[in-house]
Parts: sequence; structure tokens; C-alpha cells
Amino acid sequence: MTTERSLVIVKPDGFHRGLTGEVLRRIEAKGYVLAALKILTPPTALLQEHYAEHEGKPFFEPLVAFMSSGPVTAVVIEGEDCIKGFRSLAGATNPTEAAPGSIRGDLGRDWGEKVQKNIVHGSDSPESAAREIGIWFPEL
Ligand code: RTP
Ligand code: MG
Repeated sequence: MTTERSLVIVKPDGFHRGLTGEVLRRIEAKGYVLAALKILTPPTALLQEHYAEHEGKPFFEPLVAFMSSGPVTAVVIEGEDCIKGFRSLAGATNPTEAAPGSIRGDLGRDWGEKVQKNIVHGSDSPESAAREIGIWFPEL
């Protein structure tokens, strides 16, 4: 077991629907610690860097546009194996397929839009977490 940090984002759909508190509640109830938190409307350049791995995919442009459409809450969480653990709390990328009990399974759905609006982002590996925390929290 390793104490890890992960970058979680409550995306514009989650923020707009007033689900920020519910997401933070689930993170804390699981036993992870909130190490840093900020609310911002992310600039396009920050999102292009954050989503660099998806550049060239059909959903890249709509994704960056959606993510910069309003405020998000960026959070650094901390705990044993919290990278995998939060991905499990979040559920499958497609909210229609996400298991009930997960954030996306309980609170998300398909809205018939180009981008999957799925409430949260969570880093997918220790390397991604370090990279993403550096982008969103350069002061840490
Ligand atoms: P995330 O990065 O946000 O934690 O989500 P993820 O790993 O489960 O999904 P990923 O494959 O990294 O995709 C990043 C985000 O892009 C949007 N997406 N839309 N229209 C589509 O088919 C599609 N595919 C991906 C989602 O918002 C996804 O979370
Ligand atoms: Mg991802």
C-alpha cells in the first residue's frame, strides 16, 4: 500500500447541478483527505495540456469547450491507493453503464450530447496524478 495523491475535478455539469458537496462528501466518507481545493473556470490552454492524451480524438474539441464552459472544483485528494480508489468511486466513464453506488452511476445519465457529461474526473495512474497536480496546482 502507498499513500497517494490524485487530482479530482468536479466538472462543469457537476458544479452547475450543485453536486460538488455530494462528491466531496463521498470522498471524505471513503476516508480520503482533501489536501487542496480551488474553484475556477479553466482556461483553454490548461485543458489542452490536461487532456493532451486525447488530442486528435473526435471528442477532444467538444471536451475542452465543455470543460471551459463554467466553474469547476479542482481537488487534490490523499490516501492509501486513492488513485484507483477514486476511479472506483467515480464509476465507468459512460454514466449509463456506470454501476449504481458510484458517483456516475447514481448521479449521471446520458444527456444526448457530443461529450459524455460525467460529473467528475479522476487521475488514472500515479504518473497522470503527478502531471495533473502540477498543471492544476503549480503552487504545491
Ligand atoms: P476522466 O479522464 O474525466 O476521469 O474520465 P475517464 O478517464 O473515465 O475518460 P477518458 O477516456 O479519459 O475521457 C475523458 C473525458 O472525455 C469525455 N469523453 N467523451 N463522447 C465520447 O465518447 C467521450 N469519450 C470521452 C468524458 O467526459 C470523459 O470523462
Ligand atoms: Mg481519463
